[in-house]
Amino acid sequence: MRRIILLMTVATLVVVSTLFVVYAVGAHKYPTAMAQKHPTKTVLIQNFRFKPANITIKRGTRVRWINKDTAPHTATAINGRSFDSGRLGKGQRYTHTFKSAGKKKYLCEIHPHMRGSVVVKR
Ligand SMILES: [Cu+2]
Repeated sequence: MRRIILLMTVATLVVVSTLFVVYAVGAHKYPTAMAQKHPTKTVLIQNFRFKPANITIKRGTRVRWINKDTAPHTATAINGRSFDSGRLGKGQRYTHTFKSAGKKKYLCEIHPHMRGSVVVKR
């Protein structure tokens, strides 16, 4: 009889701790979902190109440019400089959140043949 009580106690503990773990993991998911409210898209700058050069995003998306080249580059909006990374050295990154809809063309000021665009949808 004592053995059965002991077994049931252990079984209860296992169930309770499992429920707690499931609850804790679930609670951790929530902040992640909140962070994804502003999703991030990455554009690599590699071999003197923006990769991908043309992207389409939703308004409120953050775009992150990462320079993978040894040479410095910029990501500079052509119209009105609504965003400008400034000079990015090797491994440096720049993030901009796009809040208004439209097509934003940009280039690298150091190598103006390097061009890209961000289409922002509502
Ligand atoms: Cu460049």
